[in-house]
Amino acid sequence: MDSFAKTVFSAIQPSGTITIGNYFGAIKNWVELQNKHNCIFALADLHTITVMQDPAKLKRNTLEAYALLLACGINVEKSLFFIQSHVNTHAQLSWILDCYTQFGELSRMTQFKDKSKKHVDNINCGLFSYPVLMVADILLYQADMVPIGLDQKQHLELTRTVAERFNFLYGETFKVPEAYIPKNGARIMSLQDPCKKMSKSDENLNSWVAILDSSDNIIKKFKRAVTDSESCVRYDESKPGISNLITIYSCATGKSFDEIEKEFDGVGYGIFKEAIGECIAENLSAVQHRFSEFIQDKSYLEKCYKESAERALCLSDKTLKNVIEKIGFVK
Ligand code: ATP
Ligand code: LTN
Repeated sequence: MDSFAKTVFSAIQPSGTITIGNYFGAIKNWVELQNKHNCIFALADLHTITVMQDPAKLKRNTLEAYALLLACGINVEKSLFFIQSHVNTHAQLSWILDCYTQFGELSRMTQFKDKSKKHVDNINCGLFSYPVLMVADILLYQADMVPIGLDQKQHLELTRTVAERFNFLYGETFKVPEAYIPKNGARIMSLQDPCKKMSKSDENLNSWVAILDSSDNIIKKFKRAVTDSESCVRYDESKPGISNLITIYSCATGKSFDEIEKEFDGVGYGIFKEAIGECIAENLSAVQHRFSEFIQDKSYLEKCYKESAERALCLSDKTLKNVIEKIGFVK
């Protein structure tokens, strides 16, 4: 690690099967950042229960997400990678920071507005204060950089506001972090409604492509992707369907939009959709193979997440103790 090494923190919810949106928007960057920086990653299961979960499914999703992230290239020799509920400091700091976050600030969060429309029968307090838990996740580790997709940008701005507010009141306590958002792939859209982001909890199974989908399924989902009635493969913001497919193909191959337009010049959408399906299926097959090995080795997974949690607790406890001291709690 050189002297330019920064502290990186990010997390993902084990709320379902991880999609190519999560991969291109966030996980791909996590894997790359590990080589240069001190990285800390978590499965944000405390966040996941803001939406009603089936307990057995949550447990399965958490272990699968852990194995899948290892298969994607998260390396526990280089990075910490733990399960959020194993490290008590997150919930503790979150409560404290709730008292330094305004009701009005949380009311403006678009993810809260979206999710409360989607889950009208369970608009619980956790769903409302969820961004503060994310603030705590990040500030506990004094993170410099937070690799996220575009949908999390507003939560990162809140993190900066709360950190600055606390620092102003009590003196330098938290590092004020920067968002790290990819230029390409920051917002992969649903294959069925390209005006909506691709989301692993979308009930329409054709709207997302999971990293673990079978090749046949991946190819089928891309063939069915909603596009406009024209058929020229050209990036155009007024044509979100085809533009989303071009973005996905660009993320998977590293080719620029220009190169892709030339490659598919004169061919219709059908051939392009088939090419993306095959390309993504091929890209993912190595990850799927590694996943099938990791998921069978439960004791290895347990060793990895326990060791990481112990180290994460040590690191985060320093920040929590400092906060406790500053606000005047008796030790
Ligand atoms: P949920 O549907 O449960 O809300 P999600 O699929 O939106 O989940 P998260 O666990 O909330 O995924 O997000 C994990 C990371 O993936 C975050 O950094 C988020 O910004 C990123 N991400 C999620 N969806 C996309 C997307 N469609 N395009 C790019 N990045 C995304
Ligand atoms: N809120 C995020 C997941 C998440 C996160 C974090 C991301 C929880 N804690 C800290 C970055 C940093 C989400 O739902 N996508």
